[in-house]
Amino acid sequence: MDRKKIAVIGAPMDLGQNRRGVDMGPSALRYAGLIERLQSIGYHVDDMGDIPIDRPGEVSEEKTNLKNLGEVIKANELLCLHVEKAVANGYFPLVLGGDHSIAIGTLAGVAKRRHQLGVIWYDAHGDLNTAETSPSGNIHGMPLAVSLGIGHEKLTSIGGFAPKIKPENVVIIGARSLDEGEKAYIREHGMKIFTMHEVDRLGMTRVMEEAIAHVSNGTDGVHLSLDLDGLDPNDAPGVGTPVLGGISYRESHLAMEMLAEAEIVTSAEFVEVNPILDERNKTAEVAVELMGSLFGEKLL
Ligand code: 6HN
Ligand code: MN
Ligand code: MN
Ligand code: MN
Repeated sequence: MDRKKIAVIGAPMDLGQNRRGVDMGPSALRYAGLIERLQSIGYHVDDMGDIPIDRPGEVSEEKTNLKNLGEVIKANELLCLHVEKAVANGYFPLVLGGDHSIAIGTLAGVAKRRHQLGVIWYDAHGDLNTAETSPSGNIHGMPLAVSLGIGHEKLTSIGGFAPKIKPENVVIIGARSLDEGEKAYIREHGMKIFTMHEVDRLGMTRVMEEAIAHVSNGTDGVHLSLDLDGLDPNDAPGVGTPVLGGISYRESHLAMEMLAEAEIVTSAEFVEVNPILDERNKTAEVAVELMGSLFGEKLL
């Protein structure tokens, strides 16, 4: 891969959860100067614009407790195509959410080209629910499960194959709100996870050293799925499902800087930025700062 070419793909999805406004995430990130920022670091950036998202009820749907299932499937199939094409053309795909349900399409597209993909899931949540374990029916709480091949067949088969990733190639960082079914899955598969307890106890330096070693062992690429609610709501207030006691802005910078240094990340998405719930676009600005560090910006 040419590490100097980035394809920015907007996914203004708000149907994977209940709070309107997260569809404006891609605009908020561009408004915060994302494209210029990446260019100033020295990248060739192709902004592919946003994929179209249907309005709820437009796509015919079967009876299920998964909200907006038809619309979420359609958008993710399309996102999968765009992401795969970006990877095939030698670009680093950078997907802008939208709610976290779009990770289903991003991972499908990347996994078409990388069959041993490592994944860093930076999030307050596990996003490991299925229709059976979900407390909400919101698909943004399911993308990691779906990518691992568990959940509704129409979601797991997006892109035409399943699973996209293996549990041993995943690491979750920042978790502090896990549902019972998610905890059971993590224990059963011995999945690597650094909850906030480990972040506090070990410190972010050691967490990232171990996380980097874990996802780069035997993999052919690493995807970073960064949910802004992984950060503390004081630092990233513009998210739909905030949880107290999160990763700080500084710790997150360090995490991104260590990823840049390790040169392992081959695709990324930044999700759940909701400018309606934000304080003067602060969360989008934080996200763009973190992307700067992820792509190698240095203080000196
Ligand atoms: N996210 N575990 C909760 C649910 O409804 O499944 C919250 C999920 C939040 C998902 O923030 O991407
Ligand atoms: Mn170009
Ligand atoms: Mn989350
Ligand atoms: Mn999430």
